Amino acid sequence: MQMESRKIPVDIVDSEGFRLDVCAGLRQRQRSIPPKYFYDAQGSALFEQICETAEYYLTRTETAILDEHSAEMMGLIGQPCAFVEFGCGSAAKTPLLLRHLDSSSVCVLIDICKPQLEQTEARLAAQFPNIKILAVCADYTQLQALPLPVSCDLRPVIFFPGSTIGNYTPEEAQHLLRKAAKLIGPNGSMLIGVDCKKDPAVLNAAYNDKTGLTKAFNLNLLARMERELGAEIEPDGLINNAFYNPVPGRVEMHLVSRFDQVIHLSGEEFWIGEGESIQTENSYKYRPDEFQDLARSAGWDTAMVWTDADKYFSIHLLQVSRIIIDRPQLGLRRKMRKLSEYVEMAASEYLQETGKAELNAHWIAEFFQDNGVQDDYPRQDLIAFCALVQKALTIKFERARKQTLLQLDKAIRPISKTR
Ligand code: AVJ
Repeated sequence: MQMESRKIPVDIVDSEGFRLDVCAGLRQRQRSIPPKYFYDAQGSALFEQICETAEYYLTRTETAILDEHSAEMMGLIGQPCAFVEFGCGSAAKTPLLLRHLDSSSVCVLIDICKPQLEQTEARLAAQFPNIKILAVCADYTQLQALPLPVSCDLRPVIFFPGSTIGNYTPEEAQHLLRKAAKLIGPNGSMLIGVDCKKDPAVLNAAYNDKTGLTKAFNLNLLARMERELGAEIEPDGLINNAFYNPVPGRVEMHLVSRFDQVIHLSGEEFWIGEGESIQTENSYKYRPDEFQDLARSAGWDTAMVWTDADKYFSIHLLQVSRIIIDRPQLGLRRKMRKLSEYVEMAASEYLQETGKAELNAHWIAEFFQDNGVQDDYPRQDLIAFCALVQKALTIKFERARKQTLLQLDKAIRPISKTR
């Protein structure tokens, strides 16, 4: 079917954001670029193809859960409602829910990628002529209010599928979920898809598909920087690397430099040493109970959780229990922390990054400078700081090791019994 292309009336994506975020990201110690910038027209198309690969079980599994339980889900949510989807992409799964929506409901699609949003809106409007469908081109993390029709007094529900929440660190996810509770109000609910912890081999395969689509998806970010920002990057200078990191419980995607090189961007020179990387994505995995705890800490109660037989993926129905207002970050002013907070920060960051029990002097010296410990505590000497961090690190490392042993023990005992 030929899709007519419509104009999206509301477009609030900040076009300078990409340049600013890339430059700021390349200045960090662990260079990083927010994963939302994957999704230009090419990146969005590549992501759709990733979803079809044999290894990427997420989309298939979530779709099956939705297909089986959508009637129950919409029944619990209640009708009519204002159905708001965060980061809808092609909204391939959305019809499974919309088919249960009555005609006085409205559906608002929010996505950062305009060409894809135009297509998606046209497709859903044709498929569901009785439901009012609106499209808003925006970064849902930047919303100041829910983009609903002015007179709309329908009960709002946020649909946030695909485990997009995994792109945020648990701390960022908590902020985002608190913000979502504030946006949607005391009456609101949220249906959210969350990828689960599982055998690392399954996770590693899902982010290293044989067809090379995930690799192309990662490298497209560099192409986009060249296309849109005029960045100058050595051809074939960076390679894709994706792996599950079990300490923080996330898949990481990196672009690793094959040699010492400089990226030219906006009149700045960004040096990258051989083997150093730009991190392009985190994809956190949560056991259902872990996610439930995170949601609770953000003011959401869990009404129901659905999973597949393998417990690969979960869909949570959350209800606002209290609205927690996070103190807004004050401009660019860096927060002054207690020395003990810096020690904790350094120890956990180090463990997450390296997994090692022995502190590296170079690393800690950089941390000391980059995080402004030096500025906050000008009389603090580096060697003493290093000793404090090493002590905290030893404790953390021991704890993580015991945890792993305990889990292993739990997993092995039922097996050995049967012998
Ligand atoms: C769309 C963020 C859920 O983390 O699995 C797919 C993006 N990255 N392959 C994910 C992605 C690499 C995806 N999310």
